Amino acid sequence: MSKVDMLISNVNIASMDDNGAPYGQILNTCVAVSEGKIVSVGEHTQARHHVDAQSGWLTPGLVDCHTHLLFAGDRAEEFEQRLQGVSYADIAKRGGGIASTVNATRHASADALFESGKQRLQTLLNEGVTTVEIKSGYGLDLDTEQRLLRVATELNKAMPQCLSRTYLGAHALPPEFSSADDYIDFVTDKVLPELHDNGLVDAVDVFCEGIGFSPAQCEKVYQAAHKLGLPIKAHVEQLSDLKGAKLASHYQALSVDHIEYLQPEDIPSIKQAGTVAVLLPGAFYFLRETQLPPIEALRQHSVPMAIASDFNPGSSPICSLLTIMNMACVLFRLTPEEVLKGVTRHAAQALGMPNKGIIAPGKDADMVLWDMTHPAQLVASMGQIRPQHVWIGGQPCR
Ligand code: DI6
Ligand code: FE
Repeated sequence: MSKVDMLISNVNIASMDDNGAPYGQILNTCVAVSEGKIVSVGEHTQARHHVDAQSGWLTPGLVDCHTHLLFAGDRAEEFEQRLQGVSYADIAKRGGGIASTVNATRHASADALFESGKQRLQTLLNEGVTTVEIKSGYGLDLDTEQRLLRVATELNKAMPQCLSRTYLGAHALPPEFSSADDYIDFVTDKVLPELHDNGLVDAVDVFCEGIGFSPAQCEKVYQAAHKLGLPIKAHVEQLSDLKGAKLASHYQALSVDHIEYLQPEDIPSIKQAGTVAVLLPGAFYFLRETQLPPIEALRQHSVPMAIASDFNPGSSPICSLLTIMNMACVLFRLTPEEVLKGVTRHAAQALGMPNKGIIAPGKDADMVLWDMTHPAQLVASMGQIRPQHVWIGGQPCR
């Protein structure tokens, strides 16, 4: 019989598969890996390389399915203003907020963006994050958006993680445009086709909001994405209810993100479209929001819920998915099991990556070994737990 590449034995698995047990758990078992894939669970086969997990817990690699990880500058001064009572929306209206990061990012070289991006990805990797979505959207002009997505492409080669690149042109109105409709035409007719031609786009996102773009403008972006065969994602119902989630699910969005102001009557359309609800407790925390997403209604309709960092310099400057996972429990009252599913299986679904987020034969061998006695330990504290081992495509990378 031929040998597999690696056998991890003496291990407890939070598989996140639907096997009827909490966390899809399988106790005191083993996992075999070959050619980057999981080949079996529970079969003691011959292997070239052995890992004794000493009764630790193996989870799927964590997936951060919503980040704005590539940017320059910082927004500490705005943080001070907000502490003095100025709102996030007012800062944006005064030309700060996203616009101030756009200004800093336009002046940053590809090398500088690559270096800061690399460090941030390493920080996430140190927590067991093996797949990361990266949005553009701090360039807005063709040159800078292209630079951001090229840097993301380079990082995908340079770092062990699997990266997914999302074009977020409809993030804010850039200073050189006075009409949002004209800017949307530029996004749909010029920038998106060119970025797509250059193979730089995996998905397309919009900021559907009073301080962002109207549903009608977002719909034009969805139509342009559809024409190119690109999946869509959407920032919707973060600060107000514009029915953006319903519209996005009409275009079979992979995910609708934020959704604090989503109304329960709009949930069936999300469910029907197979769209994932991505919850972002970091922005909720940082903006001191009080409107909670309709968690119980999402549960009742069995909408898959993912959790992500929304890592960005303004509303969620938190480069730590483990911290966000704790916030999802404390602030949104999700169960630890919902949260772990939210950063594995459901997060992978929000990126259209069905091969990730589950430990089962045939899936990618992206896995993390933790020295813990129960999976809830991942979310029950902050800053304490770190992986013992991380594998991506079967390769050790930590
Ligand atoms: N929603 C967000 O949470 C980020 N973008 C968006 O559309 C925040 C971006 C920022 O404040 O820089
Ligand atoms: Fe965001």
